[in-house]
Amino acid sequence: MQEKYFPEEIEERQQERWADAHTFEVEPDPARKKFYCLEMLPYPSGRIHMGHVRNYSIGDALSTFKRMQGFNVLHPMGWDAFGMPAENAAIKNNSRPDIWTFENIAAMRTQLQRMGFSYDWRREIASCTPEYYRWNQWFFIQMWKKGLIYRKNATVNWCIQCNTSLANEQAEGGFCWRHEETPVELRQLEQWFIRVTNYADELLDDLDTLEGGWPERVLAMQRNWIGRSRGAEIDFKVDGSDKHIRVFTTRIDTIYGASSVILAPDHELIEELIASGRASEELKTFVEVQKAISPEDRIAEGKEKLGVNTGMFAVNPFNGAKLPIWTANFVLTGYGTGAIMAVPAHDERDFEFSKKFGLPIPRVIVPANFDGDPNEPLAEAFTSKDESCIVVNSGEWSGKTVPQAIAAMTAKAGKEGFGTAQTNFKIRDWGVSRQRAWGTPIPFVHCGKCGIVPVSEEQLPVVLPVDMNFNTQGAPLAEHAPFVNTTCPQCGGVAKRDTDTMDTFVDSSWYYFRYVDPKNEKLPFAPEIAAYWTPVDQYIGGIEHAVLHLIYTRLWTKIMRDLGLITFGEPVKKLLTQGMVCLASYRCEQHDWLYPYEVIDGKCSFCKRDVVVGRIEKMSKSKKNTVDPDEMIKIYGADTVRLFMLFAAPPEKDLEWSEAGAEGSSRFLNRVWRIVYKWHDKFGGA
Ligand code: ANZ
Ligand code: ZN
Ligand code: ZN
Repeated sequence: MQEKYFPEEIEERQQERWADAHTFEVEPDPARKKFYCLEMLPYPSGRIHMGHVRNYSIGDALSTFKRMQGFNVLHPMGWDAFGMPAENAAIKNNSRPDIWTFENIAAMRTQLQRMGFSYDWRREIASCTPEYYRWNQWFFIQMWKKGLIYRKNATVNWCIQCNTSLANEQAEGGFCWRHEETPVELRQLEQWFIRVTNYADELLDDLDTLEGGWPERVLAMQRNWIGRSRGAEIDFKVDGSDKHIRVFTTRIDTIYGASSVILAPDHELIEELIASGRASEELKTFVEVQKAISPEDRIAEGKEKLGVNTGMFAVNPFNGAKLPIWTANFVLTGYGTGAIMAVPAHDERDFEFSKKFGLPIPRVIVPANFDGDPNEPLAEAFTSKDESCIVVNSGEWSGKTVPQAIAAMTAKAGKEGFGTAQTNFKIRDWGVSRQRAWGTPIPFVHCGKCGIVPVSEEQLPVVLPVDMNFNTQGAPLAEHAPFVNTTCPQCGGVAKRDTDTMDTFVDSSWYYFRYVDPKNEKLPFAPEIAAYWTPVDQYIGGIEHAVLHLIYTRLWTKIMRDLGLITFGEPVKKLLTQGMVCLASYRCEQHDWLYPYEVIDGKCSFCKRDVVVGRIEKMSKSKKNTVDPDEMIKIYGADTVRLFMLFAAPPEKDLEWSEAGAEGSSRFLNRVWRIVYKWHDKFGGA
């Protein structure tokens, strides 16, 4: 043993020993308890960052701990390797996305290996390889057979920078998730969808079983995202016509308080009115303006409520009252039926709207033991749905409690055929197609005779060509003739391949099932092997994946269960969302905000003034406040960096990177080394 601590030397020597001894390579062993420790796989951007280092240091410590406890620990790593950056790099460098990606993977693998993480590297996967994505295609066809895949013409969010459609989740707030300054446009495109809504109830109800194992915050975000809402659909007859307007309401008990019916600007009745030439100029302009705004934006926080009276009337099926039909920006097309009955006395949005446009605000709900006058004007909407609230001014229903009225009135609507109970979800079906090239080709062909036909399973994978011209408008694949031109699997005639690719969230929906059996050529994985290793015991990753990835992977798991591959419906027993790695930025009186490298020994490098600590921000390339893990490893060694990551903050909390802290960890390890050195002959060490 050497007297001095030389991290680089001992770490590399030890890492070689582990490799030679296959220390972290594991196989199923029914005699032993397993532990599946999973960390979110990185996108191969080229270099690992401190966020990765933290994520993987936490997982590695847990894996080691579980091994010491005697568990058979599965601890794998791979690459989420499809996506836009590779394509953009190919465009920029006039090169190929596969070359760029595999170079990055090689560089990052070296970095992770230098960190000494205890992965079973034999199980490494990269989602951009045909060996992997053929199973995306296989799943896609299985889902199609089960009726879980369909096509429809849909308004898609379109980013002109990405030159592709975006999922709703990628376009939240009206801006592209990658290009925070690029407003999302709306376009009409034929798209592929996965029927998430078939699983919506289960996705919601099963969250209860994750209580305790998953952070409460993530459960709440998912519940909110799925957004189940129980209510009724009710038909209002259009006065003087045989048409009906179907509204969705969660508060049928308030129907006597309705003072207007409001349609979304893109409601078909409005379109008909405009087509018939009977719409006012004001209405036409309003509709035109609103249609150019995304539904999310129309209802954005603080948006003024706007609307126009159509001049038509609707008849309340309960009391025959004639209500004016309006259109307004706050009624969404994509939710419910795209039409509402406005009850201003008991709904805040309706209150604001009706107040502004002078519509009546009749009160029909009062609290229990109410002794005031229900006809007194309200200063604000009374929105309580407390079980003890009482219905008033509502004919034969007056005197009932809210739940009683809801049940009885829904039953009446059903019996008389003008309505029905209805549950709605906020969660939408998953638009999975992208007009991009660096993704899994959708395994379907378009045949003039047979229509849209799946590729036969023996012909999978449909291999993605890599020699494309990426600099195209629209789908680069569509301009690659050798790919496009094919024969129909059904009739053998000429046909064209579908040129869309799958959303990369497909790749990450099931990758950790592939780790258990990464070389399988017959199935995505053998059910009996998955039965040993899965579900995942501990998953670790960033909170940014709370809704997207973690809902899709829960969905995929339920579908895999229904395909008979596994027997459970929840893939992850415990979830840890680690905090961010942050860096304090500094200010100089004269030179304002400084980058970390502009601060030397606590002084501004330009004017030598003392600097003050300013804000503490997440490390990110765009803020130019990153610290390079490699550099730190070079100075202190991997163990110091890892120790600091574990020691500087609890795993769920944000961590502030500090060089002084890293030095402290280094001194600690030096001390440990010296103590061991002092006594090493007593341990029989060399
Ligand atoms: C009458 C009513 C009275 C309502 C009342 C609420 C309170 P959640 O819970 O989010 O599902 N609504 C229905 N479809 C809509 C759409 N496309 N755009 C905007 N608003 C819509 O909300 C359901 C309620 O939101 C429905 O119940 C409807 O207003 C409105 F005292 O109907 B309610
Ligand atoms: Zn974009
Ligand atoms: Zn055919």
